[in-house]
Amino acid sequence: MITLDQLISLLAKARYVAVLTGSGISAESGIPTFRGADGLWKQYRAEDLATPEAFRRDPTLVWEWYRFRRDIIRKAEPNPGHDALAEMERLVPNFVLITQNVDGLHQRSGSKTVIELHGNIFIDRCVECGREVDRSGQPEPETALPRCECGGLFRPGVVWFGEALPAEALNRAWDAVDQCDIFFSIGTSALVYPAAGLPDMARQRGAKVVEINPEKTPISSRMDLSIRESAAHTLQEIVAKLKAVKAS
Ligand code: BV8
Ligand code: ZN
Repeated sequence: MITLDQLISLLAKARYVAVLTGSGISAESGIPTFRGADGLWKQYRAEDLATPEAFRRDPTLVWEWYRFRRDIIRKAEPNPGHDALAEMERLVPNFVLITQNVDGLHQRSGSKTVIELHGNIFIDRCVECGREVDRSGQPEPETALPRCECGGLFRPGVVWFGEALPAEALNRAWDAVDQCDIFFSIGTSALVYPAAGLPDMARQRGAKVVEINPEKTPISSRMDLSIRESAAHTLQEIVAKLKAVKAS
């Protein structure tokens, strides 16, 4: 176990910091989490809709869900938790932000080294030819079923349950886990694998592991420090203390 003050002095000396985030860090931007009370959409759960089977069975319904989420995300702003992580990246020699989120808010708040394990909700990908189109700067196409020039159906460019994570992203995440001195797990229920296995891997490779989550998770008891608070103000406090130590 370590105290918050011990964490700050470790951070001030850290060579390499890795962070894993989940939907909880975007909760304070008004984006519903997956498994929280607001995690339902109509009578569906993410596990029912974020699957290749659901898309095969009813692509229109799945697109309706992704368009609904894209609209919320377009109207959302990064929150002080995102901003604090972008600031922390500038304060430590090596920093990697591994996210399960598909909302792109880390990049919008200025984080440079972001690994999107589960893809990005604004990318459309053709199921036939694989062509990708970034919809982030555009209004939603009216058509219920967007199609590629080749005639193939577009699908959201995210990783669904039962689908492999992008190999390049996963390898970069494993590399960060191998090298980091400190690993943060922030705003994730630590239920979805292989992302949920990263904090334990970091601990087994000798990193200090820190969790920030108002609720207990299956990994909380194995953390060196588990902070039962929300991300935004906790990260702001950690970065403020880190800057104070570095300035002294
Ligand atoms: C794969 C993208 C194999 C789409 C997502 C049994 C055991 C182990 C594994 C499995 C199993 N059965 C099935 C599996 C595999 C499965 C899995 O892990 N299932 C779970 C449910 C058991 N995994 C997969 O299918 C993965 N692929 O294994 O492939 C393979 C290999 C080779 C070849 C072929 C196949 C793919 C997983 C990716 C699925 N895609 N999303 C989209 O977004 O639409 S997952 C989805 O859940 C999101 O990405 C989300 O990020 C992710 C995890 O959820 P969280 O981010 O943690 O969000 P959650 O709501 O759960 O929790 C929020 C937390 O925040 C809470 O703890 C809350 O307390 C906290 N919080 C709230 N407010 C705040 C806060 N924290 C801080 N501050 C706050 N203010
Ligand atoms: Zn195509």
